[in-house]
Amino acid sequence: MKALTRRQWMRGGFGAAALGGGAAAVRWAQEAGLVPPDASGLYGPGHALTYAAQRWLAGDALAREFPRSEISAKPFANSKAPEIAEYTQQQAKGFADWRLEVDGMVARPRSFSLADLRAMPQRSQITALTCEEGWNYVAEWSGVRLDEVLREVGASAQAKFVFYFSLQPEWWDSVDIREAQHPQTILALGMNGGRIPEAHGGPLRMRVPRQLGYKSVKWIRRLTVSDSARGFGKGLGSAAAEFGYSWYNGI
Ligand SMILES: Nc1nc2c(c(=O)[nH]1)N[C@H]1C(S)=C(S)[C@@H](COP(=O)(O)O)O[C@H]1N2
Ligand SMILES: [Mo]
Repeated sequence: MKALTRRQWMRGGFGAAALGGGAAAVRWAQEAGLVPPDASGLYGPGHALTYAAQRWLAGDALAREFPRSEISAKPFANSKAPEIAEYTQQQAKGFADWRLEVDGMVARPRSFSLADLRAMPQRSQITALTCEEGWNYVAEWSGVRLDEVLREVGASAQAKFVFYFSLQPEWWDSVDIREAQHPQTILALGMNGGRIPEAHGGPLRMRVPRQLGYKSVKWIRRLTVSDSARGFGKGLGSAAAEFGYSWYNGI
């Protein structure tokens, strides 16, 4: 993500805005009840149009799943494990104390250990991770459906977003409730049959295979269920959106 200039990114967003006729696109999205948190501002019409159109057309379609023979031999990690004291300490303990805190609009806020998550029903899927920079790899991911965790804590029927936070303070994002409940949206604990390598987000990462790689935030520590994107950073739904990347990025 670092290497993508704002200009490169703009080609996508600006094109969509021109195509949608700006304000008209936002109006249509509003009528369809499909307005992303980053719909305001210069690139907002493009974001709103993309989000509404994709939700409209693709609905709850599944991301492509691949045969085992297509798993990439050398998956590329876009970053190293975080050089943060807390991470190094956790690493030294084999992540035995890693917790996932779940709060917000839930009946039973709680903290899950990795063992708690492993004891829940598991799902495995072989999907592509596609970076906005143009590279991708195919890997098998296993873990617990985000929806399963939401049911466990009793997420409110009014919930509209699930926010997720990395140990890296600058990395947080959110998905709408439909994406959160989608069967392929998982909190991954395993990759290619083993634990997730540290550079790929171990011990816990979000996998949102229907969207670009940057939604699949690594080193997840906390989830917050909310009915609004307000109150999280600038209210655009993600740290990425604050850097100019669209909050919704269906592929
Ligand atoms: N915490 C955190 N999550 C992150 C990133 C990061 O730098 N930090 N990079 C994102 C981007 S831009 C991509 S493309 C994918 C890359 O996943 P990989 O390292 O498994 O290739 O992770 C995403 N999640
Ligand atoms: Mo990326």
